[in-house]
Amino acid sequence: MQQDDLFLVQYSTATFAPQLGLERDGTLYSLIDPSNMHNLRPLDWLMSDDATAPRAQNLTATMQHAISDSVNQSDVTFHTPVSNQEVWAAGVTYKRSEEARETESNQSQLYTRVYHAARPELFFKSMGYDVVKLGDPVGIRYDASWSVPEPELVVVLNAHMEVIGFTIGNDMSSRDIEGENPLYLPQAKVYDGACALGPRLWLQPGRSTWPDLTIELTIERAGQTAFHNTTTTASIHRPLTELIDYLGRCKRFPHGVMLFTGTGIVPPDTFTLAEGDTVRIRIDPIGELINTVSVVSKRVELA
Ligand code: DO4
Ligand code: MG
Repeated sequence: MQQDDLFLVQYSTATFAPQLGLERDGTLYSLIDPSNMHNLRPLDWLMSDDATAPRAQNLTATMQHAISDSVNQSDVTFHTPVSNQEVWAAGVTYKRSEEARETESNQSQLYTRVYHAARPELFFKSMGYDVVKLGDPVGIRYDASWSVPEPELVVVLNAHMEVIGFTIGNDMSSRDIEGENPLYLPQAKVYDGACALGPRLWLQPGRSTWPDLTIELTIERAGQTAFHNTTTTASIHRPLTELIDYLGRCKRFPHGVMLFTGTGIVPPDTFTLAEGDTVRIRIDPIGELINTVSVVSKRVELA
């Protein structure tokens, strides 16, 4: 961690509802909340195109000025650094993902085509209110037989499609469902507990290139490491600006948007997650996103 790294968090205490805080040099500070005047939640305001909200180039100064008291972290619950934003995802941005998709789809050429195409694969992943936070369970579908986590760097964009910063994401996926037919992708990737984000947002306002980061995935089962691997952002096949350009071309995001940037780590084809597994995703300097796995059962029984 660099001395001047700043992290935005959403936290609550026994006496205070979730609010924005800023972490600097390991200390958490509460922030004076100028958004109160605008009837928006603080993070929604910060990322909005409201005339009073800071643009990327002024964000660091705005945050530094808003710093108030330090907060005792032992009394704090950390929430996801997402509020009313939509969460989207890019797919097949790493060679490893292209290879895995081809295998699971019985050698469909679709994934090779999209890997090399000018237009990236972008899909809707979650509403902000459905995102799972650090420590809460992520889901595997009861009707899937081949489930994996996808550890991904997530870029956080404001309503102007300017980079605010980055966080860690887990794009939980059912490989058998998407593998059977690529049109089943929304069912393979959008269900309860399928999207985890956090624990904090690393401020990198105005950035236009990939930060040089290592992404590490560890899956633990019954106290043992069942799978471990690393990748780096240097293996991403597309420029950051290209993903942002396509996402914002014909769609507005009034409260900003979070974009998963693809997975470069896929466990072996014999591996599937099971109830009780622990998924750890580490990306320094952001930290570690840790969740246990829980089976999502059928929600509705039709008569
Ligand atoms: O087409 C499948 C999506 C793949 C994906 O989510 C990824 O590469 O991360
Ligand atoms: Mg993914």
